[in-house]
Amino acid sequence: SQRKFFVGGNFKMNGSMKLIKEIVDQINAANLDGSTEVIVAPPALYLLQVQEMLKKPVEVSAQNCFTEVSGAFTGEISPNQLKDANVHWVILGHSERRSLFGDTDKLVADKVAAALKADLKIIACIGETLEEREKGVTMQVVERQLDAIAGEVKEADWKDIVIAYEPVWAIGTGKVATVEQAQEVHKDIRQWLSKRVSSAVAESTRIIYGGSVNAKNCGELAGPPDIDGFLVGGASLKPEFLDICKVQH
Ligand code: G2H
Repeated sequence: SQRKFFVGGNFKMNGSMKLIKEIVDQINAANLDGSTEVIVAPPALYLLQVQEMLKKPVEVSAQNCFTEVSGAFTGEISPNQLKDANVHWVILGHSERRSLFGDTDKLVADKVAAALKADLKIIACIGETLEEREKGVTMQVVERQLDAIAGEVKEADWKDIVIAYEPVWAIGTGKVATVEQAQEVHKDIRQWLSKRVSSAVAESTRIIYGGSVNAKNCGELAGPPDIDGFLVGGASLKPEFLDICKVQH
Protein backbone atom coordinates (compact mmCIF):
# COMPACT_ATOMS: atom_id res chain seq x y z
CA SER A 1 0.00 0.00 0.00
CA GLN A 2 1.03 3.63 -0.44
CA ARG A 3 0.50 4.13 3.29
CA LYS A 4 3.59 4.11 5.50
CA PHE A 5 3.08 1.89 8.54
CA PHE A 6 2.76 3.98 11.71
CA VAL A 7 3.40 3.08 15.36
CA GLY A 8 2.72 5.50 18.19
CA GLY A 9 3.67 4.99 21.82
CA ASN A 10 1.22 6.67 24.21
CA PHE A 11 2.82 6.74 27.66
CA LYS A 12 -0.35 8.27 29.17
CA MET A 13 0.33 9.59 32.71
CA ASN A 14 3.16 7.13 33.30
CA GLY A 15 6.89 7.39 33.78
CA SER A 16 9.48 9.41 35.61
CA MET A 17 12.67 11.20 34.56
CA LYS A 18 14.51 7.93 35.12
CA LEU A 19 12.09 5.53 33.41
CA ILE A 20 11.54 7.80 30.43
CA LYS A 21 15.29 8.16 29.90
CA GLU A 22 15.63 4.37 29.97
CA ILE A 23 12.86 3.95 27.41
CA VAL A 24 14.34 6.57 25.08
CA ASP A 25 17.81 5.00 25.39
CA GLN A 26 16.29 1.67 24.32
CA ILE A 27 14.51 3.26 21.36
CA ASN A 28 17.73 4.97 20.27
CA ALA A 29 19.71 1.75 20.62
CA ALA A 30 17.26 -0.06 18.35
CA ASN A 31 18.38 2.06 15.36
CA LEU A 32 14.96 2.10 13.74
CA ASP A 33 15.35 2.44 10.00
CA GLY A 34 12.33 4.63 9.31
CA SER A 35 10.48 1.99 7.30
CA THR A 36 7.74 2.39 9.92
CA GLU A 37 6.97 5.91 11.15
CA VAL A 38 7.41 5.91 14.93
CA ILE A 39 6.33 8.58 17.39
CA VAL A 40 6.25 8.57 21.20
CA ALA A 41 3.93 10.63 23.37
CA PRO A 42 5.27 11.17 26.87
CA PRO A 43 3.46 13.30 29.44
CA ALA A 44 3.76 17.00 28.49
CA LEU A 45 6.27 17.64 31.26
CA TYR A 46 8.81 15.39 29.51
CA LEU A 47 8.18 16.35 25.88
CA LEU A 48 11.23 18.56 25.42
CA GLN A 49 13.57 16.23 27.26
CA VAL A 50 12.43 13.29 25.11
CA GLN A 51 12.57 15.35 21.94
CA GLU A 52 16.16 16.33 22.70
CA MET A 53 17.25 12.78 23.46
CA LEU A 54 15.49 10.92 20.65
CA LYS A 55 17.46 10.03 17.56
CA LYS A 56 15.87 10.54 14.17
CA PRO A 57 13.61 9.45 12.62
CA VAL A 58 11.54 8.93 15.80
CA GLU A 59 9.50 11.99 16.81
CA VAL A 60 7.57 13.11 19.86
CA SER A 61 3.87 13.81 20.16
CA ALA A 62 1.79 15.58 22.77
CA GLN A 63 -1.12 13.65 24.28
CA ASN A 64 -3.55 16.56 24.10
CA CYS A 65 -3.77 20.30 23.50
CA PHE A 66 -6.35 23.07 23.85
CA THR A 67 -8.27 25.03 21.22
CA GLU A 68 -6.90 28.52 21.87
CA VAL A 69 -3.61 30.14 20.89
CA SER A 70 -2.93 31.65 24.32
CA GLY A 71 -4.73 33.15 27.30
CA ALA A 72 -6.19 32.48 30.71
CA PHE A 73 -6.54 28.70 30.45
CA THR A 74 -4.68 27.41 33.48
CA GLY A 75 -3.19 23.98 33.00
CA GLU A 76 -3.60 23.86 29.22
CA ILE A 77 -1.07 23.86 26.37
CA SER A 78 -1.87 25.46 23.03
CA PRO A 79 -1.19 23.89 19.65
CA ASN A 80 0.82 27.00 18.80
CA GLN A 81 3.06 26.41 21.81
CA LEU A 82 3.62 22.82 20.69
CA LYS A 83 4.54 24.09 17.25
CA ASP A 84 6.83 26.74 18.79
CA ALA A 85 8.60 24.00 20.75
CA ASN A 86 9.04 21.92 17.58
CA VAL A 87 6.59 19.26 18.71
CA HIS A 88 4.92 18.30 15.45
CA TRP A 89 2.34 15.77 16.58
CA VAL A 90 -0.61 15.71 18.97
CA ILE A 91 -3.00 12.93 20.00
CA LEU A 92 -6.58 14.23 20.14
CA GLY A 93 -9.83 12.63 21.23
CA HIS A 94 -8.33 9.75 23.16
CA SER A 95 -11.12 7.84 24.92
CA GLU A 96 -9.63 8.70 28.30
CA ARG A 97 -9.93 12.40 27.41
CA ARG A 98 -13.48 11.81 26.21
CA SER A 99 -14.64 9.78 29.21
CA LEU A 100 -12.69 11.40 32.07
CA PHE A 101 -12.06 15.00 30.99
CA GLY A 102 -15.14 16.05 29.05
CA ASP A 103 -13.72 16.01 25.53
CA THR A 104 -16.96 15.94 23.54
CA ASP A 105 -17.13 15.35 19.78
CA LYS A 106 -17.42 19.14 19.40
CA LEU A 107 -14.43 19.90 21.62
CA VAL A 108 -12.33 17.27 19.84
CA ALA A 109 -13.31 18.77 16.49
CA ASP A 110 -12.40 22.28 17.71
CA LYS A 111 -9.04 20.97 18.94
CA VAL A 112 -8.44 19.33 15.57
CA ALA A 113 -9.20 22.62 13.81
CA ALA A 114 -6.84 24.55 16.10
CA ALA A 115 -4.07 21.98 15.75
CA LEU A 116 -4.31 22.01 11.95
CA LYS A 117 -4.22 25.79 11.99
CA ALA A 118 -0.99 25.59 14.00
CA ASP A 119 0.42 23.17 11.40
CA LEU A 120 0.47 20.16 13.69
CA LYS A 121 -0.08 16.57 12.67
CA ILE A 122 -2.82 14.74 14.54
CA ILE A 123 -3.51 11.25 15.76
CA ALA A 124 -7.31 11.46 15.98
CA CYS A 125 -8.82 8.77 18.22
CA ILE A 126 -12.26 7.26 17.90
CA GLY A 127 -13.93 4.10 19.16
CA GLU A 128 -17.02 2.56 20.71
CA THR A 129 -17.68 1.37 24.25
CA LEU A 130 -18.56 -2.24 25.07
CA GLU A 131 -22.19 -1.23 25.57
CA GLU A 132 -22.28 0.40 22.13
CA ARG A 133 -20.68 -2.63 20.48
CA GLU A 134 -23.18 -4.95 22.15
CA LYS A 135 -26.06 -2.75 20.99
CA GLY A 136 -24.71 -3.07 17.44
CA VAL A 137 -24.07 0.65 16.99
CA THR A 138 -20.29 0.54 16.59
CA MET A 139 -20.24 2.13 13.14
CA GLN A 140 -22.81 4.78 14.06
CA VAL A 141 -20.64 5.86 16.98
CA VAL A 142 -17.42 5.80 14.98
CA GLU A 143 -19.06 7.72 12.12
CA ARG A 144 -20.49 10.32 14.51
CA GLN A 145 -17.03 10.88 16.04
CA LEU A 146 -15.40 10.99 12.61
CA ASP A 147 -18.01 13.28 11.14
CA ALA A 148 -17.34 15.91 13.81
CA ILE A 149 -13.63 15.76 13.02
CA ALA A 150 -14.09 15.69 9.25
CA GLY A 151 -16.13 18.89 9.44
CA GLU A 152 -12.92 20.68 10.43
CA VAL A 153 -10.52 19.08 7.95
CA LYS A 154 -10.08 20.35 4.40
CA GLU A 155 -9.37 17.67 1.83
CA ALA A 156 -5.73 18.79 1.52
CA ASP A 157 -5.23 18.52 5.29
CA TRP A 158 -6.03 14.82 5.60
CA LYS A 159 -2.33 14.12 4.92
CA ASP A 160 -1.73 15.46 8.45
CA ILE A 161 -4.24 13.14 10.12
CA VAL A 162 -3.79 9.59 11.32
CA ILE A 163 -7.01 7.95 12.50
CA ALA A 164 -6.64 5.71 15.55
CA TYR A 165 -9.48 3.22 15.98
CA GLU A 166 -9.48 2.26 19.64
CA PRO A 167 -12.43 0.22 20.86
CA VAL A 168 -12.84 1.40 24.45
CA TRP A 169 -13.42 -2.15 25.70
CA ALA A 170 -9.96 -3.13 24.44
CA ILE A 171 -8.05 -0.27 26.05
CA GLY A 172 -5.75 -1.29 28.86
CA THR A 173 -7.92 -4.34 29.52
CA GLY A 174 -5.79 -7.00 27.89
CA LYS A 175 -8.88 -7.74 25.73
CA VAL A 176 -7.54 -7.05 22.27
CA ALA A 177 -9.98 -6.89 19.36
CA THR A 178 -9.73 -9.89 17.09
CA VAL A 179 -8.03 -9.30 13.77
CA GLU A 180 -11.43 -9.72 12.08
CA GLN A 181 -13.13 -7.21 14.38
CA ALA A 182 -10.40 -4.63 13.83
CA GLN A 183 -10.18 -5.11 10.05
CA GLU A 184 -13.96 -4.88 9.70
CA VAL A 185 -14.13 -1.47 11.38
CA HIS A 186 -10.99 -0.20 9.62
CA LYS A 187 -12.48 -1.18 6.27
CA ASP A 188 -15.75 0.56 7.12
CA ILE A 189 -13.84 3.69 8.18
CA ARG A 190 -11.98 3.69 4.86
CA GLN A 191 -15.25 3.32 2.95
CA TRP A 192 -16.73 6.14 5.00
CA LEU A 193 -13.73 8.36 4.15
CA SER A 194 -14.19 7.56 0.51
CA LYS A 195 -17.83 8.66 0.59
CA ARG A 196 -17.46 11.62 2.96
CA VAL A 197 -14.15 12.99 1.64
CA SER A 198 -12.67 11.33 -1.44
CA SER A 199 -11.31 8.03 -2.66
CA ALA A 200 -7.80 9.54 -2.75
CA VAL A 201 -8.02 10.48 0.93
CA ALA A 202 -9.46 7.05 1.78
CA GLU A 203 -6.51 5.42 -0.01
CA SER A 204 -3.82 7.56 1.60
CA THR A 205 -5.00 8.04 5.20
CA ARG A 206 -3.44 5.79 7.82
CA ILE A 207 -5.96 4.01 10.05
CA ILE A 208 -4.18 2.52 13.05
CA TYR A 209 -5.50 0.21 15.76
CA GLY A 210 -5.18 0.77 19.50
CA GLY A 211 -6.20 -1.32 22.48
CA SER A 212 -3.98 -3.81 24.28
CA VAL A 213 -1.52 -4.16 21.40
CA ASN A 214 1.62 -6.03 22.48
CA ALA A 215 4.59 -7.86 21.02
CA LYS A 216 2.63 -11.13 20.88
CA ASN A 217 -0.48 -9.94 19.05
CA CYS A 218 0.99 -7.22 16.79
CA GLY A 219 2.16 -9.61 14.07
CA GLU A 220 -1.31 -10.93 13.42
CA LEU A 221 -2.94 -7.50 13.74
CA ALA A 222 -0.50 -6.05 11.20
CA GLY A 223 -1.76 -8.47 8.56
CA PRO A 224 -5.06 -7.13 7.22
CA PRO A 225 -5.00 -4.61 4.38
CA ASP A 226 -6.73 -1.78 6.25
CA ILE A 227 -4.65 -1.85 9.46
CA ASP A 228 -1.84 0.65 8.93
CA GLY A 229 -0.21 0.55 12.34
CA PHE A 230 -0.86 0.84 16.05
CA LEU A 231 -1.32 3.20 18.94
CA VAL A 232 0.30 1.41 21.86
CA GLY A 233 -0.27 2.27 25.51
CA GLY A 234 0.94 -0.11 28.21
CA ALA A 235 3.42 -1.94 25.99
CA SER A 236 5.05 1.33 24.88
CA LEU A 237 6.63 1.57 28.33
CA LYS A 238 8.39 -1.76 27.90
CA PRO A 239 11.20 -3.07 25.70
CA GLU A 240 8.60 -4.97 23.63
CA PHE A 241 7.62 -1.61 22.11
CA LEU A 242 10.59 -2.06 19.79
CA ASP A 243 9.25 -5.41 18.61
CA ILE A 244 6.01 -3.65 17.72
CA CYS A 245 7.93 -0.90 15.86
CA LYS A 246 9.75 -3.56 13.85
CA VAL A 247 6.75 -5.77 13.07
CA GLN A 248 6.48 -7.11 9.54
CA HIS A 249 3.54 -5.66 7.69
C1 G2H B 1 -5.32 2.55 23.96
C2 G2H B 1 -3.89 2.19 24.03
C3 G2H B 1 -3.02 3.38 23.65
P1 G2H B 1 -3.31 0.22 25.71
O1 G2H B 1 -5.59 3.62 24.85
O2 G2H B 1 -3.66 4.56 23.29
O3 G2H B 1 -3.57 1.79 25.34
O4 G2H B 1 -2.35 -0.30 24.68
O5 G2H B 1 -2.70 0.24 27.10
O6 G2H B 1 -4.63 -0.47 25.65
